[in-house]
Amino acid sequence: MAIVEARPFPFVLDPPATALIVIDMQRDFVEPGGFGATLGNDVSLLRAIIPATAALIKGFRDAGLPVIHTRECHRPDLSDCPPAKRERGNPSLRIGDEGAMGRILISGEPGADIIPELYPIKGETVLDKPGKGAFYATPLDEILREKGVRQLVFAGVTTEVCVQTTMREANDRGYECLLAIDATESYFPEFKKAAIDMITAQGAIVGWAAAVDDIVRAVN
Ligand code: C5J
Repeated sequence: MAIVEARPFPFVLDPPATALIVIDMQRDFVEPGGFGATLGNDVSLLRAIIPATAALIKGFRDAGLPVIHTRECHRPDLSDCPPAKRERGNPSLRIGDEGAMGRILISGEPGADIIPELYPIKGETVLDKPGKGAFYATPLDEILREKGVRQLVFAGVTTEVCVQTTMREANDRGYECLLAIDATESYFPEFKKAAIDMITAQGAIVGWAAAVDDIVRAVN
């Protein structure tokens, strides 16, 4: 066991029972011309977490612990994309439309893939998910239980949407959740702060939050 300095109080980390989940570090969210940009967002905010996220992934790889990557994307025929999700808002391009990196958020298209800086290596799980939460319509829970995982460290984007949704899903399934503060980001910095406040409030009602360096020290 290792103690991680965390909010709202120290997290007791059990490395053999821990996995890292890197949420949706995809070109469509992080690079210019992708889905995030078509919604009017400044993607440079998200790009700032790439070095810290790479350090966190390296820490887990060095420790021989599982790293799981998720990608928010849909089947080419959009059969797993509810019309309400596709039609919402006023983006310049919608899910499934042809964009600068192929069809927006469609499985197998360049834009839906993980950014090169954080690309999965052989043996790491890559899960395509149609929802915001990574447990919805995926085998994530079964994969984690098979590996004996009870604790999850979270990184990725965006903090208040797919990261927070997945942490809440995980918390309800009994996992202890720790968010890596400098390896997650939002297009809206005030939403990141609010999400971390919500997650850690009321005695870690959803989970804990800690710095990447402290987490890496604990797993190695
Ligand atoms: C969003 C995500 N924000 N990965 N997706 O639509 O957070």
